[in-house]
Formats: sequence, structure tokens, C-alpha cells
Amino acid sequence: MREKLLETEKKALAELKEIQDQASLERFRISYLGKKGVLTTIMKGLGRLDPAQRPVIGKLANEIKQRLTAHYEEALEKMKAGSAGEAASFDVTLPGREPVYGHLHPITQTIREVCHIFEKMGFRVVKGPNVELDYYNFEALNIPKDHPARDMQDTFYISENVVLRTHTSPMQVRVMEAQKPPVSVIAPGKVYRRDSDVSHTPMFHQVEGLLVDRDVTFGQLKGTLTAFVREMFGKGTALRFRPSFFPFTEPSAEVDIGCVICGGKGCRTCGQTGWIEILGSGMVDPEVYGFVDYDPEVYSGFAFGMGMERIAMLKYGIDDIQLFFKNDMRFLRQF
Ligand code: 2U9
Repeated sequence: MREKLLETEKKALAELKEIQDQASLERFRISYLGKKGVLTTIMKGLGRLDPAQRPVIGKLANEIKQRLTAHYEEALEKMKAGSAGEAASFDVTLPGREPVYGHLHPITQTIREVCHIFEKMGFRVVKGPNVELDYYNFEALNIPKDHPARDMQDTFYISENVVLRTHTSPMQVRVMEAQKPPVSVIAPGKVYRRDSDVSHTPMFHQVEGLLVDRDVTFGQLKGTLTAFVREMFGKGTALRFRPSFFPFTEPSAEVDIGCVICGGKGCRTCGQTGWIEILGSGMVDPEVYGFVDYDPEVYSGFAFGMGMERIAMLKYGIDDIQLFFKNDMRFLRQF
């Protein structure tokens, strides 16, 4: 027992010599001097010794505990003085470390810029659920059950009647359901389609607009979108309206702007046409009014929709949509 005690003391002192930080010092205290520490455990076992041996070994154990406690306290004092010295030698006049500032993602910036332009024209921003009822996403937008857009290939189904919205249009239906005209809203947000290649991602961002009132005309649609394009892409931007088809608008038109890359001369980006499609639009199909209890004889309106990734790519001259979703700081820092 005597050897065991002396050996323990030797080992503890060797360990204490190597200790450099307060956490290790505390661990040392607990393991040697604490209530469940080595010395206390040894002392508890004294009862099993020969009665003649007990006082001798007990005394030795006590002495060792006292010596180790003194060494421990000395080490603790030294360490405290050391860290105070370190603090004293710290130069408080050194310039601070520059924090890394973040900023909004380029797509968020683009959404805000687009919304702001329409807000200045009197449109109100509305937001709604990304998980939508089939009714709001398709049925009420005059997209019947057998329409190809409803195919599992194009739409993410949550269940038979619930989908990830494929456009933000359901929100406009909800607004019309809730209020009578005049309505002028802009609906930004994420939309989902089962598409993934160099120019498509399964989730992207749209901004859609809707304006319904008495005597709304296609001329007003043209004026509104022309004002938007000129503010977004510059005063001199050329634009044209091209006939198109959407189930929820009649007549429908796609809007092209003069190619931002070649200035209209013809290049790879515009497929040598000098024009680039940026959004879709049209007069709200009277069929849609039937679903929200608006009288198509009294009211008319226009709607439009655009993809934010596409708008941002054109505005900033980016040729790969995937860059928006890779979180590569070398790309994001530029905005
Ligand atoms: C209601 C009635 C009509 C919204 C519209 C488009 C035309 C359109 C596409 C542009 C590129 C979607 O992001 S994209 O792929 N959108 O072409 N969207 S009219 O029409 C509505 C919306 C709601 C009640």
C-alpha cells in the first residue's frame, strides 16, 4: 500500500508538470484530489488493512494529499497570474478584425427590384402557400383534368389533390375569391416543376401580376409592361408583343426585349433573332372569372408572369442558371 501511494504521488506530480491550461488542471484536481479521486479511494480502503498498518498508511496518505494539494494550488496561482499577464500584454489599440458582411442573394435582389417597380405603379405584394390544392393551381385557372401540365412528369404531386405549386397564379385566384375588383396584386415566390437541365431547375422563382377592374384594356397591359421593361432594363430597351397561348388568358402575348447581349444584331444567346423572350401575359380569360364569382360582362383584367432567374440572367449577363443555387461565394460576392 505504501508503494502504491508513493507511486501515485510520483505519477501525479509528473502529470502536473505537463499541464498548460486551466481545464486540464481542473481535471487533475478531480482525478487525484476530488471526492471520487484516486487518493480518497485509497483512503476509503484503509479499513481492509492490518489494524497495525492503518495509522501509518493513513498518515502517509494524508501527507501525500496535502503535498499534492499544495502543488495543485501553486500551479493554479501561476496559471492565473499567467493569463493576467497575457491580458496585460494584449494591445487594445490594434485595429479590429473586419467582420464578413453578407448580402441578399441576387435572386432576392431581383424579386425585390421587380416588385418595387410594380408597387410604385400601385400593385400590392401578396404571398401564399407553396403547397397548393390542385383546385387553385389548375382547376380555377381553366386548366382542365386532361391538360398536359397536370402530368406527373411536369408537376410534383403531394397527393391526388395537393401539389407543389407550378406557378404563383393560385395566389391571385385566392385574392379574387376574397375581394371584389378593383384588384391589382403582384405575387412573388418559389414555384416547382419537374425539370432539371442547363436552363431549368426543379425550383425557381416567379413574379406574377394581376389587375382586374371595369374597362381594363390590352393597351393598358402593354403600357404597364412597357413601363416595367424600360425601368428594369433601361429607357431605350426595344420590346415587342408576340401572340401566344395560355389556358388562363385570352388573348395572350409573350413579351420580347431587344437582345441585351448583341443589341439586336443577332447572336448565340438570342438564336440570331435579335430578340429575347422575358415574360408571358394576356387578358384574363373570362372562364377564370366564373370560378371566383366575378361578372365577366362587368369586369376585365390583365395578367402577366415572369421567371426571376431568367430576368436576373439577362440583366447581369449570366449564362448558367445553376450558378444561383451552388452557393459559390466567388459568384455571389459579385452582386
Ligand atoms: C390569374 C389569371 C391569369 C399569369 C400569367 C404567364 C402569362 C406566363 C410564364 C412566364 C415564364 C411562367 O415563369 S414562367 O415559366 N408565365 O407566361 N403567366 S399570364 O396569368 C394569370 C395568373 C392568375 C388568376
